[in-house]
Amino acid sequence: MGGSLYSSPATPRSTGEEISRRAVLTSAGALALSACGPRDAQSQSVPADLPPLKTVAPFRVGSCVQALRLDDPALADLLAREVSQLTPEWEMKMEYIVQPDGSFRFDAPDRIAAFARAHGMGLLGHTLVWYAQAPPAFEQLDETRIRFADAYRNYIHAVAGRYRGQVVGWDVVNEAVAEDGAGWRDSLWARKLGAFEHIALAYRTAREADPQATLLLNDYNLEYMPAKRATFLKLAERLLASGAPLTGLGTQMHVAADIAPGKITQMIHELASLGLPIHVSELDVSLTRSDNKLLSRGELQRRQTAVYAEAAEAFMSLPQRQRFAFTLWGLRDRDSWLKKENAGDAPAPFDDAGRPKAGAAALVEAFRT
Ligand code: 9MR
Repeated sequence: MGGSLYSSPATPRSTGEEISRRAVLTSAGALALSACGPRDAQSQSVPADLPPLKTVAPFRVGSCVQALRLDDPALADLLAREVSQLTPEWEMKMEYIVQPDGSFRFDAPDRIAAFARAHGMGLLGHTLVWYAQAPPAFEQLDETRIRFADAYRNYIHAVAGRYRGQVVGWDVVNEAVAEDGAGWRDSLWARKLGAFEHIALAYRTAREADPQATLLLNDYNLEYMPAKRATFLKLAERLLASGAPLTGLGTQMHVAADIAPGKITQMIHELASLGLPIHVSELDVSLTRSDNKLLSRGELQRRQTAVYAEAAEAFMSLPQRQRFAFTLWGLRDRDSWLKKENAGDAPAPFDDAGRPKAGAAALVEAFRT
């Protein structure tokens, strides 16, 4: 079994050792892509012999994945071909791991970890603490049996310890900054353990459980909202000043195709000013979330390509030591979480059939220069 909120691992690190033994901007117009004959409805062409993303990038290129989707051989093949890092899309979160009685299950995240290992890919742990997920087992904790802080630490030890030596990094605290950028999120964790204290405690505990992993602070809308970005950076600085082992910054980048050119570049450079490694952690470029409803589908697709290009070029402009990884929140359109919101969206760099779109070609172009 995988332990529970009520039981700390025998030694913080043993579980992980066991498991590892056992288990297994340019604008789109500047892309100068060569034509390769008719393709899908896209107006932009893609070279027929486009090399895999991971073979051209001088850093890890990642994708999220759900365990059950690994049953789809076409997706498994595409992941194996294109990426060198995997992020579990949701099964390494509390919502999956923590059971109503406080026990833990790890079957699905173990499966993703095994797939990553079998294909020589990095694994990105996502995520230990998230304001959006406070499982009933934590809310109803019997504090006569265990203090809340001990259960919180047990959880982090169990999960980060299990994947010790397997993950390249952890999104330790996800989305810590308030929606409007004014301060930090309210959450069960903040109420029980303190708004800043629960964050610092998560980093210290993750470091106890895994001495090697890059410990990231991950958030979204950092390109759209300078105020949120400033608060994010202040939080990072405060963590560092307090001695908390924060060793990387993640910027999700769930952006829309009509985002103003330059915003992404500015955000990446501001984040990099702290000197920490940067993870583009969840990139997708929505067509249907665009504010500008007058743009044609073709124009949105063209802008989408330009956004992928800007993101990749901005990341490439960082010093090598600050390029942690570049992760796409899904390779194929059909697998994207955004499809649930709007079935007409097509935010990924590969189409439903796994064929590269112009966005994939833009990534390749930027990564290999
Ligand atoms: O894409 C993920 C979706 O499948 C899950 O249902 C959801 C809740 O676990 O999380 C989505 O991923 C989110 C990520 O974990 C954090 N940043 C925002 C992502 C999109 O909502």
